Amino acid sequence: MTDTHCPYCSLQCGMTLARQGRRLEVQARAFPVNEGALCRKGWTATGLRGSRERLTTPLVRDRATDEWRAVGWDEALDLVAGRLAALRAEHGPDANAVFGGGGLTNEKAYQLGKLARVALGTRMIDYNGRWCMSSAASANNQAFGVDRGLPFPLADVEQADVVVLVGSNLAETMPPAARHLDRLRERGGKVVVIDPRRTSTADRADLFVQPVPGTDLPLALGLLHLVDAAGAVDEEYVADRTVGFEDARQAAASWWPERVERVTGVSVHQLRELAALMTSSRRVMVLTARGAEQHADGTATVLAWVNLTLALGLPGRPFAGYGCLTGQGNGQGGREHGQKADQLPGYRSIDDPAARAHVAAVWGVDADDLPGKGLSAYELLMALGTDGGPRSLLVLGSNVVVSAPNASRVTERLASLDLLVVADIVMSETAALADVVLPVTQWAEETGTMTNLEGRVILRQQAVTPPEGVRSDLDLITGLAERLGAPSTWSTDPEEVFEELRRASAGGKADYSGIDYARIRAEDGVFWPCPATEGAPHPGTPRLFAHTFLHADGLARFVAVQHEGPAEPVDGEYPVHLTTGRVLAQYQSGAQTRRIKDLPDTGAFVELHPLLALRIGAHDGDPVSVRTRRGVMRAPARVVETIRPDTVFVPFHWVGANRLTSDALDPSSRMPEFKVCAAEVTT
Ligand SMILES: Nc1nc2c(c(=O)[nH]1)N[C@H]1C(S)=C(S)[C@@H](COP(=O)(O)OP(=O)(O)OC[C@H]3O[C@@H](n4cnc5c(=O)[nH]c(N)nc54)[C@H](O)[C@@H]3O)O[C@H]1N2
Ligand SMILES: Nc1nc2c(c(=O)[nH]1)N[C@H]1C(S)=C(S)[C@@H](COP(=O)(O)OP(=O)(O)OC[C@H]3O[C@@H](n4cnc5c(=O)[nH]c(N)nc54)[C@H](O)[C@@H]3O)O[C@H]1N2
Ligand code: SF4
Ligand SMILES: [Mo]
Repeated sequence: MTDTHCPYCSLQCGMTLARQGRRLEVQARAFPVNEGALCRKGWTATGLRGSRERLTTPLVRDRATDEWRAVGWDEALDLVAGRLAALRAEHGPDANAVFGGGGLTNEKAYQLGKLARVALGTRMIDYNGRWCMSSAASANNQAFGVDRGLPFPLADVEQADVVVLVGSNLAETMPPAARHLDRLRERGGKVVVIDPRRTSTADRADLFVQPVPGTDLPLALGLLHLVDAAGAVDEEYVADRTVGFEDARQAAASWWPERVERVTGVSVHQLRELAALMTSSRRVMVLTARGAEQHADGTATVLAWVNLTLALGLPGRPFAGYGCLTGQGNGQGGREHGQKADQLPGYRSIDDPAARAHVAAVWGVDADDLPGKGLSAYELLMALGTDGGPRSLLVLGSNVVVSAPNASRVTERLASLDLLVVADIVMSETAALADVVLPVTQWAEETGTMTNLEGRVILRQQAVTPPEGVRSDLDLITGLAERLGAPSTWSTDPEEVFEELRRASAGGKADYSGIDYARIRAEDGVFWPCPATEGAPHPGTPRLFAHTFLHADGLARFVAVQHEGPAEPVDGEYPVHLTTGRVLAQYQSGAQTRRIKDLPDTGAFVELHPLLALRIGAHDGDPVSVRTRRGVMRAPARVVETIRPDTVFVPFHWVGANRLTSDALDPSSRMPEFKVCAAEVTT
């Protein structure tokens, strides 16, 4: 019996793994985040173990015949390291690029960043977190001076009086979290859900608001306008704890309710009802997720909602404030320790000379030898194989062929590389295009820390031995670093890597230096920041902002934002809004969950309203085509009354949705606009 955590989403639900003969069984475990509950994906998570779908030997593809050849690890690593070194010698260090993932443990993310900067000397590293919560991260940094998704434990939700979910379908995307909404309502609290679709989360709402996709920003401006007009701004809090309110107030001044209704489709009546709810109590929480964030103005949208919470004096108050519901298992930790293009461990900036000096000293290298900032995920993928762009890519923990925006272009770029290396547990769509595939261990077969959506650092413990032929990502990284003759030390032991990470993070914003494996085991996880101390250990920081924000002056920032609208508005040719997202039983690109036989695999579908179906002559279950400026896909229609008549929804777990999506990027976070583009739907 081993206590560990689920391999999937950012809740990182606690579970116990027990061996039953050759089977590995998932059992409930009383962990504070999930209190023994798991979703369907968690209960079936061991389904890949022993499956024929598991990769168990390194594979090399012959490009001429397209045939795979099984090779030993030494041969595979020699080949990869040799070609990386040759590309570097011929084209310079930025010829090699690295792509990571928010599902990787902290130790792997840390070591991958170090591999890029120290062993390859490349600035070309980024990761799939750009697809995920990067706009909320950027807004949090600007407003509060720190990016921790939730600045309070998740269970605080049930002590609030009003919770506003902006673009979150948590009943499907983090089901055990929905119990907090239920308990809040049992106490008489109110839940507001803002989503163009009436989801199963919206079924729990006291107020359901159904805006046009891409209009959460003017909605927030309209609310600030009403709050201000009602004299409900917390002037004392604004004066004592913030700067910049006047500009934010000005930006909202022209958003009178009728104008908001015209742009968002939300009635004046509902808008007033929502404003009244938000001013009815001091315990109001606004939580955003991908619905609000995955837009070309995602950062501005989050800032608009943060402005509203600041005007109401909420952040820092108990059971109130703003939070982002991070998505991937290590979405939070994965953005702190250096696999991001502009970042060094401890959430340090790679442009900051003091940060470079600190990390270089931990690594035992010269700070001048560390490369600078590289390209963001989509820009990096688009640069592959271009003149002067990277000629190789090493992918750990992402399936970009399915999950990147404008995926057909991304696939073309991958095909133009001299060398594509993918480490994965299964033959994902991206691995299938690789020159070399490296089979790695999965969660139950290794140990490592993850940082969940609350900023709680937890420990996944190894429960079983990996299949023969499979190695951990840390082994792989060390194997490459050694072959490349890299300076510094490269441990394959997760706890040793974590000890180094602690030192590298010390003094940074995400300070882990006071956390160790023993403490995590003893305390059900430790919340960062948790600096090392002389004497009594630092308790960790479950709640931030009670007394101060993390800008140097301790004040939060209002950042005035304007509404510009989606990068690709609907028009006569493409008259329908296309939005994308998730279903309960599948995870992300589906690489893992589509291969688990106990999970239903429906294939892609197109959700549309009966009025739209009638207009185009579509019938439930029959195929329809969705076309955008980038591509077309065909899938069965699901005719439902729960979606806006001007909008269609396609889940992205199967190849197709991302052939359609827009590659417009948010100017500050570089987040692609997954959640809205213009489409035409036909039978
Ligand atoms: N089952 C399952 N759970 C998951 C995942 C998974 O793949 N499957 N992935 C995990 C990850 S990495 C993430 S990031 C999270 C994501 O968690 P969520 O953000 O909850 O998931 P999504 O389905 O992407 O989007 C949420 C909702 O946004 C709505 N939406 C679309 N456009 C807009 C808009 O313009 N405004 C508003 N207000 N809403 C809009 C969609 O209709 C959808 O219901 O889930 C995590 N959990
Ligand atoms: N249209 C549309 N597209 C989207 C989104 C959307 O809402 N709409 N959401 C975006 C979001 S929020 C996200 S987070 C991304 C996610 O999309 P991806 O980045 O593709 O995420 P996964 O499908 O989780 O891919 C993880 C891959 O790594 C493998 N893997 C799992 N664990 C490990 C490990 O420990 N090591 C290694 N080496 N490999 C491992 C898995 O088998 C899988 O192939 O998709 C984005 N794409
Ligand atoms: S909610 Fe997330 S962490 Fe919990 S069991 Fe489901 S997928 Fe796993
Ligand atoms: Mo995500």
